Amino acid sequence: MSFVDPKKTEGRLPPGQASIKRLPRWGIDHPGVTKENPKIDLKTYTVTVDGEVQKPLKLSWDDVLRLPKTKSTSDFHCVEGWSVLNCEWKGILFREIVSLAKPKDTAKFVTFECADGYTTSLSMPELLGDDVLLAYILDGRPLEVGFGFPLRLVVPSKYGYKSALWVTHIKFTSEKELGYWEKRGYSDVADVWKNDRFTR
Ligand SMILES: Nc1nc2c(c(=O)[nH]1)N[C@H]1C(S)=C(S)[C@@H](COP(=O)(O)O)O[C@H]1N2
Ligand SMILES: [Mo]
Repeated sequence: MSFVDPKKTEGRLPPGQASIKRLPRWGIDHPGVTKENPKIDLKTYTVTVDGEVQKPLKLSWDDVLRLPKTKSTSDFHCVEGWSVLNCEWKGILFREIVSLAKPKDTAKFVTFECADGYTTSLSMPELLGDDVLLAYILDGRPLEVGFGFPLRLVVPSKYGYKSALWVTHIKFTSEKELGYWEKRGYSDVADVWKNDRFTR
């Protein structure tokens, strides 16, 4: 869903979730990550798109800003049980990256690597929705470092650990590469509506 009516909240909370007002800023209870760390200098920042693609890309921050911008309002659900309704994200539709990089037929999955060493991965179909963005604006303001500045993934239908913050590398792969939490017992499917939290 690319648009949600902010006033209608009924039926918007997946099983086991409770609504909170604002996204928690990452860094307080996450070792190695603070508001200032990872320090990313926009002058040298790049996001690399490679792997099973016909046209590998290396996008500078200026390149990112030049790509078409999409707005999508969606709800964000963390596996720990909190949800934030009506997050207004702006950024690059993931489909835009697909059309630029032209994945080969062998590309079935995408691994995201981040400046803090975090990783997560999704299948190609999971990334093609109208609400899947590489976002750099939240609720009308440039993303704060604690929310994933300069560029973060948003995948609303999945628990938050699929939404990689501080993305630096987007790698198309033929085989699934399990991400940081997915290797540690969290579900690789992570479907919020199926309450799919842990590896069975
Ligand atoms: N690079 C990176 N991305 C990450 C994480 C992380 O530790 N490092 N944590 C994930 C988890 S568990 C959640 S809930 C969301 C939280 O980010 P937000 O509150 O800004 O949406 O980021 C996800 N992406
Ligand atoms: Mo999370």
